[in-house]
Amino acid sequence: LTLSNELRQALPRRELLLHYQPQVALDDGRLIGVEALLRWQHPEWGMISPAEFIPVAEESGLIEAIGAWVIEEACQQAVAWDQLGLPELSMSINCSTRQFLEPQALLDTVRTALRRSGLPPARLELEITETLIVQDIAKTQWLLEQFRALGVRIAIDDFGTGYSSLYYLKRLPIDKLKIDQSFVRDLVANPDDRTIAATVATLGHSLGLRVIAEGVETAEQLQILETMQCDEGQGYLWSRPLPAGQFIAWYRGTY
Ligand code: G
Ligand code: G
Ligand code: MN
Ligand code: NA
Repeated sequence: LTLSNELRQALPRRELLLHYQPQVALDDGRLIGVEALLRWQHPEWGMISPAEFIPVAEESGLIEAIGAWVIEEACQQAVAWDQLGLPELSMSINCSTRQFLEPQALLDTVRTALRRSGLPPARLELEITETLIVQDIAKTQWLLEQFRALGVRIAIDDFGTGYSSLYYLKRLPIDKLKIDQSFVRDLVANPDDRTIAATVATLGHSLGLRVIAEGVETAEQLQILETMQCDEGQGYLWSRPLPAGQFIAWYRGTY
């Protein structure tokens, strides 16, 4: 049993699922969105992390089908929650480098998922990394402009851990920066991390972008992020990524 052979079967066997992690506005604590995080529940191997199988999916050419499933499923889930009376949540989806190498296919996938689900485009947010951006900036720019025209939002994931360039921040149509959790982890003890987080928040705001902190685990971290006027937070302080059913239960128990 090789990982790629098993992964090929994962979609038809319905072994893939999404977990959802809340994203919260820091000014009043309301729930404003979720990030969809892919999981693979293998019948023998148990739960496998996307960190393990996304690289395999990219190498074996399975990423397009898996990525398309993620986008479709996440859009459907967002609309299903509307119908259950939740606030209108934004849905953030992680994009892999390989998906961006086939821009027309990705664009078609997104358009189709929006049309089938009826999710308003402005509630869909694609998370991309700096590594992805720099691999082909002209191609990335073209694709991001198509998404902007469609009304879909773009967030830079793990901001500050890759090839951060002020050039692309100016040139590309981006909506949000996600302060990487490596800077949030030691926010209380490490003044350098505080400086970096505060600088990212100021930079983002100066460029008219929203800023979200990832990996927020403690009230002390939250308090520091509030002093930086960080707009949103995501992390275990509010909730771990949860299956859809548990997410609803968490929402009803919290709000
Ligand atoms: O939630 P977790 O720690 O397991 O996520 C591990 C990594 O997998 C993170 O870097 C996350 O961005 C990535 N990831 C999660 N879901 C997806 C997905 O649907 N597509 C891609 N390409 N990456 C994902
Ligand atoms: O690369 P990306 O930012 O998409 O991946 C986010 C990863 O961080 C996921 O694997 C998710 O499960 C994990 N995560 C989310 N919240 C927290 C947190 O508060 N603390 C830690 N350590 N990890 C978190
Ligand atoms: Mn992410
Ligand atoms: Na991240």
